[in-house]
Amino acid sequence: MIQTVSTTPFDDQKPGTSGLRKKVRIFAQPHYAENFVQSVFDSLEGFAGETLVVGGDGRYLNREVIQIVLRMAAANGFGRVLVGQGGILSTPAASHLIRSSGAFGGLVLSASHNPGGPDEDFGIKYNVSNGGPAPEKVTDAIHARTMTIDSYRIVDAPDVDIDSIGTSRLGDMTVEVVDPVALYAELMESLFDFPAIRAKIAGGFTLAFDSMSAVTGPYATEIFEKRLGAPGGTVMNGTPLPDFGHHHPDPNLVHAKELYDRMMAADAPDFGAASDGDGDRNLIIGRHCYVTPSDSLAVLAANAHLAPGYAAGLKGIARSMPTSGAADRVAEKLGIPLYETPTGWKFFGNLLDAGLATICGEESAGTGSDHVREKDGIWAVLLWLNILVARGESVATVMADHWATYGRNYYARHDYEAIATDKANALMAALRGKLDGLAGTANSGGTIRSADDFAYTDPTDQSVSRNQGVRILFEDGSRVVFRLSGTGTEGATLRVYIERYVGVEGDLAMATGDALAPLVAAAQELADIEGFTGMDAPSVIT
Ligand code: G16
Repeated sequence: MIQTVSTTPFDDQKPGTSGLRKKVRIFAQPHYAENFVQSVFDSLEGFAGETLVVGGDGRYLNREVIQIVLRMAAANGFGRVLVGQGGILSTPAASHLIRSSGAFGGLVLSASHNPGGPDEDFGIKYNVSNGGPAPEKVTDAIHARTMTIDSYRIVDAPDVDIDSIGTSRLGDMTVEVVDPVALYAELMESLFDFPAIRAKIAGGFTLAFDSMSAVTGPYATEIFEKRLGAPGGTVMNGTPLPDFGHHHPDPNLVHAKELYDRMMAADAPDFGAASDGDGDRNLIIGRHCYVTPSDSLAVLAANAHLAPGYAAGLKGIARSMPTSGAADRVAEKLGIPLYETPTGWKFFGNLLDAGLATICGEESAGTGSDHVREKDGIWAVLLWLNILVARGESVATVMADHWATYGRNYYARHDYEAIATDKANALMAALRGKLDGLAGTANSGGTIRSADDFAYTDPTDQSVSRNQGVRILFEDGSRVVFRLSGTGTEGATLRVYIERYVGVEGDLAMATGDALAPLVAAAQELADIEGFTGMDAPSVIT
């Protein structure tokens, strides 16, 4: 029985960098999730009788919103919905399921690396038929619809059993509950040399993978422990919990400290890694050797041909603008193009679809390839393992060799979190206001060569995205970039990205903090961060 429910718009449903993310208490308001889901459906055309994929990272509210999506999908005319068992689908597994099932699209329920629980965050993201996040023209249409919506359609029916694999009916629609792990694990097995990795582990190579009580637990247990034979306990925090066991599931040096400490101990495993709430990010730490996400992208690109799935080489590399230029040097050496996009995985989709790029990556701990249309944490870990096995070297040796070949991009990101939004906007406005006069001036970081606000023209459809971050470029190739995060749910987060390149003749073994100190001072001078925010130090350095 289809009901049409009257509603009024909420004025805060503009999707950010990656879908709509809000506090649970906001999402739990009557009609809030329904309005957004209906706005998504109202922005799409031609889905009658088609397939929709639904799943999430298991966080608080996941199961309730899945039931809402099922009833609304039935009322709006979808023919079939594929749901991960228990409501679980990692973001890369959702992307793969959309692609492999020929679905019209999918709703991914996650707030990614943000904490979960009744007082924490929830999110909904729409992915299109290529398996990737909806491009801006779709998210803009969704946002426009949220501003005018006056009703939504929903079937009046009891909850669907999403815990048992199998098929049921909801109105005229079929609901298929599928194993969230099997298809994804098969895809990984098709890309990497599992027998060689398995043999290496059997020979004593040790690893630790921290799932941070989030979605990758079942995936990591199946792949690392079952299929690759790593001993039980290799996967840490492997059960997905609605509040992530109070972990902040952001795989960085602050929130994955348990793993970091283990990897720096005298008896550390050979290889350590972590993923985030929804399984698309990755943190790589070798024994006594942390790898920055930007360096990880460069190393993966330089060595990808060692894995069977990439033996034919890469067509191109893409990175977000704030990501370091380490990958640019690899692209140059390989003689392939390098694309610089705004922050947000959605900008890689067109490049991957057009066959312009094979591997993409971001400073925010995301790397992936054309195997799906999302970044993929476990994929990055497996590619690293495949490379280490093929080279027969440790992470530290691979990194030292990489820097000796390409030079080193010292890099850090300083985040200033929970700033009052008006103050953050004032800081960015003041910075933008002085961009024109900066070239040729000098500060603690050296002489500025150019300064601009990054704009991107997509080479496949010529769409233009402006105001994507303020770049201050120095004569020696160093950079400071400022932008406001598009994924936070509390006030504003200022991100300051700091990079200094040292060539192969220079000192490749400095402490990152020492290498970047003059540029950190320059960032303060340029943006008066303390003056605008009252904060004399960043909340998080990654
Ligand atoms: C999302 C996007 C990424 C982006 C990251 C940080 O990741 O998919 O492309 O780099 O947010 O964005 P921001 O700097 O605007 O906070 P995730 O893992 O949160 O989905």
